[in-house]
Amino acid sequence: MELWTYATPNGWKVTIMLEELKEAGVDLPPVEIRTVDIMNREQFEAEFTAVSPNQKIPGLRDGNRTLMESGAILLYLAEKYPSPLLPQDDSKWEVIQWLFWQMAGVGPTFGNKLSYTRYMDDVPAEQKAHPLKRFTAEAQRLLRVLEKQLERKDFICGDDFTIADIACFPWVRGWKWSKIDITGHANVVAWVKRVRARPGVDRGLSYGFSQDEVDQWSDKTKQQYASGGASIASNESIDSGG
Ligand SMILES: N[C@@H](CCC(=O)N[C@@H](CS)C(=O)NCC(=O)O)C(=O)O
Repeated sequence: MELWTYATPNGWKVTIMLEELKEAGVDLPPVEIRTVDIMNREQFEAEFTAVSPNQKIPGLRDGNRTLMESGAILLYLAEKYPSPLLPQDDSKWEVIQWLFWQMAGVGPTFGNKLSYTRYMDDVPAEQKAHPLKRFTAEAQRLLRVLEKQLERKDFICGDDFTIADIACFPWVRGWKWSKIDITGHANVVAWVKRVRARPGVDRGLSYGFSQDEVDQWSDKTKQQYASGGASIASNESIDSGG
């Protein structure tokens, strides 16, 4: 198996998944990690486009099967290697529903909020004001939904940690970078702490970073992500990509 990825929230979903499968006792085949340097436009190269036609990480190759979209990759791995990360009875639909909620809601909203907060220095403040207000409000609404879902539960779908938690965690734990304040949502804060403490999550999150930077980026790293993010998020990059 080959995982094509980069150290970002969507990339960490899959590195966490692989480590959590190992924690669940699955005997995984060797996985070759192919880093796609999205800061240097490697996502547009033909070799990667063959794996991910949408030209975004993560991508997976398993024999003749290629897959893009982190949610599809999580489902693929969860089905291929059964474990409590995706129940096999009817309750799997609960997990799939929250997985899609992350993909359609949390990912795009947190991603857009992050872009306007960190990656659009050249856009005048008055032009950013409305999108910032909108994505902040929508992110807070999604956090209220998550807060309620986590009432009296350790994880999003109950007692078991699942691919729904894996999908949501990397975006929510990055709240300081995206400046989406989670501190008013006590269940969410406790859940982030609980998930972060898992050994599989710890190993998966360390992809792309030295141990001392996993939870606290250095100024140099912040600078690198800010300038790389700015060139990825620019309209010119979208127009010229692919
Ligand atoms: N919905 C996709 C989103 C993937 C995505 O946006 N990946 C980003 C990194 S987190 C990327 O590759 N960006 C490069 C670009 O936009 O050119 C997924 O969940 O896999």
